[in-house]
Amino acid sequence: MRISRLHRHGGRDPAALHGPAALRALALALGIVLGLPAMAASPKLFIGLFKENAVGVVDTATNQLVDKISIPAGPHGLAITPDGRTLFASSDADTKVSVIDTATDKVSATIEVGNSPHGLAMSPDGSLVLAAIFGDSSVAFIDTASRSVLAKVAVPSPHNIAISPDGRTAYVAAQAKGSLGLAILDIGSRTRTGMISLDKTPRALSISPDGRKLYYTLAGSDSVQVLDLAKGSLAAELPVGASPHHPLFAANGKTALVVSQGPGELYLIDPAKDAVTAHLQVGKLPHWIALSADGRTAYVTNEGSNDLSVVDLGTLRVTATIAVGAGPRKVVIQPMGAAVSIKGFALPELRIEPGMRVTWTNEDPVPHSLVADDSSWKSPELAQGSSYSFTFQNEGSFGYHCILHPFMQGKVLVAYPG
Ligand SMILES: [Cu+2]
Repeated sequence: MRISRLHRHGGRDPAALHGPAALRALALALGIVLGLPAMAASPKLFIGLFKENAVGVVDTATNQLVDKISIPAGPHGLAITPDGRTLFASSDADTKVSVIDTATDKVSATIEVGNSPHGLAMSPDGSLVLAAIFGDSSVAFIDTASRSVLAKVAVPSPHNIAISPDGRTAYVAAQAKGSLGLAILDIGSRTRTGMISLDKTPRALSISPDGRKLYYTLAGSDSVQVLDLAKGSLAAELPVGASPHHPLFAANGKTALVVSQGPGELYLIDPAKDAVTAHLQVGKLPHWIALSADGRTAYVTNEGSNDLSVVDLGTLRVTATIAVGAGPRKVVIQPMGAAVSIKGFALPELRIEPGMRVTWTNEDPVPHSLVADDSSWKSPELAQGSSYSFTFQNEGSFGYHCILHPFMQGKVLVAYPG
């Protein structure tokens, strides 16, 4: 077994990892070769501070606000690439989406998208950001590589957006009077294919990881609406506290959350039963939720108390309240991952935590094609320089090998730390 290169995405000092000796030392320090627990994840949180025209940065290892990044007026939508390296932030009192390099927390580019961009959504493969251009009644398709707008599709006063896990369909909350509803966009053809009309204003929405249902909230309704996506019809309404806002499914699909702004509470939902299982107090006017990759910790922005509640979903306790600045609204958590080079016809054994994404890049001059021993995932044929990623949600030991060179065998050990 040989480890030629391995580093963490989202670590705080990637520049320190250059040089083969340093990389080998790092691999050893991470316990990859020794088989010790390694790669404890400490992603950053990015928070839109609406009244400060900035994005706040919180280090989840210390629960400290570590930076504020100035962006144009009205920080609104946030979307982060699956590799955790690039954040997109819209400004609704402006015409811009700011592109932020998460290694430096600096704005690296600005994209002109149109009047008053609201919510943003990232495609699962990280190639596209959809931006709800509220003021122009369109949804912009932004190419994340070229940072350019590829197309615009008409949607009346679009606000928030959710993309299906297969990356094919977007649902957009349309807030124009007289045409309230959920617009359905086909992402491949960049066309609007339908509209589910509503009698109230849709607010925020989230799709279950199995792609079967969509939870959304409405202004003037104290329930979470459950849409059956196969039937396109309402399947249930879950009563929660007054003025529910952001619903969010955990990555494993076993839990969902929603905040209610009136009572300042976070609700836990069992998606299998579409039933509330617990609720607890957070701060004033809770707005948005981010979940740790392992699904154990929720981070809730409280717009009315200018802070962030850190919630242990196991004990149902707020373990920290972090002052983050004026008007915290949306929040995203940085995805964490491990990057692995395939070199010299060797595949490593590596240890990660649930929810982490592994990206393999082939550096050999011949193609490799990776497949799970249990066939649960499979890469395309990877030419030299090509990459493949897979996110491991569950604990366990997962063997994999190369189809073209069966002697190439590797293993991913997924376990919670400690
Ligand atoms: Cu191979």
